[in-house]
Amino acid sequence: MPANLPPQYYEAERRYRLVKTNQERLAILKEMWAIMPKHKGTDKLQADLKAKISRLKREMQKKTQVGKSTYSHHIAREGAAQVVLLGPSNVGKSQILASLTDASPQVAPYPFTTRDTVVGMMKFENINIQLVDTPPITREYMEPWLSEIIRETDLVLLTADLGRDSLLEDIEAVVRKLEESKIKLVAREPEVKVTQEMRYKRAIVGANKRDLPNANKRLKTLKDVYSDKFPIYSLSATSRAGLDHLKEKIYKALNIIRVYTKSPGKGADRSEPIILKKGSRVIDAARAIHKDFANKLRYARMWGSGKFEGQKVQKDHPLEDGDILEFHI
Ligand SMILES: Nc1nc2c(ncn2[C@@H]2O[C@H](COP(=O)(O)OP(=O)(O)OP(=O)(O)O)[C@@H](O)[C@H]2O)c(=O)[nH]1
Ligand SMILES: [Mg+2]
Repeated sequence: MPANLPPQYYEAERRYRLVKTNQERLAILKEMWAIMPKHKGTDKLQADLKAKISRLKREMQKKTQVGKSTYSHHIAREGAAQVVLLGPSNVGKSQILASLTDASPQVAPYPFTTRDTVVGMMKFENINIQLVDTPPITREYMEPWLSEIIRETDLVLLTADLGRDSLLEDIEAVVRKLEESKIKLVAREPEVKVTQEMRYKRAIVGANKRDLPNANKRLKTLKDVYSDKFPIYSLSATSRAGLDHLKEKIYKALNIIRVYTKSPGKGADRSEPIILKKGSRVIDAARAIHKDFANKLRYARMWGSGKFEGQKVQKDHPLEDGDILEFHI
């Protein structure tokens, strides 16, 4: 007996290949299970799906157990990209996380409030970016486990305090401390790496508390010294001034693009972009959907940055943020 699966099943299967987290995968597998007609023709598929669901559940359980016991600072990556908030104590890192996401980290007027990472999801247009709040870094101390998290992240938001006269020394202390851990914050990764062991990590500076007296004067001092090293954006996490601008700059600094797929004769689904590195090509978008799919790809039609709408493009055609692709295999 043929399986005769409804189109919703294939649609769910397509989404399954696109999502990044186990939670999302599990939800879609359950959805596929609900959609699948239960008859003799789908016996084998039913068994496969059941096995997949229980395998995934086991894996997720194992991860939580590991997280609790031995590797407590592990962060499960979610969303289109990840940004780590770093900086001296009391500069407002946790307040920035609280203002940009739904997370509720502890915010307090005294130093060394945050002792562990706290994550939150920042919505930017149609994507989510994961923000990670961290304990402070000072001349004297940096949590040793922090360097691994910084090495793995996509971008650092280095936070400065415009309410404090010591802002330059405080930021310098963070930069030095990271270099001791073989992490160099840079505006752009160098093409030629000076040393192999040094990890270059892209960073932007968020100059917080611009609502405080003399903040403008201190912002100028900060820019005089650091603007040739990092892009600097001022904000006030408490009054929310500059937050939208910062969000946009975070997205830009991540160096990612969003592309969308469509089927012939249909519109594109803008709620589920494929996230790619800037500079990616048509073939990379196909590969992000599935390896086999990329192998079978003959050409694509493109809407957006092409010469004209619906232009036929080859596999190596470069992509821009917002392009829509219709794959032909
Ligand atoms: N005036 C003003 N105060 C702010 C702003 N952002 C944060 N604060 C205050 O600064 C203090 C420290 O904020 P936190 O978010 O706890 O700072 P933190 O950098 O996370 O501090 P640690 O966890 O100790 O590293 C709190 O009293 C906040 O209310 C701001 O934009 N303007
Ligand atoms: Mg904090």
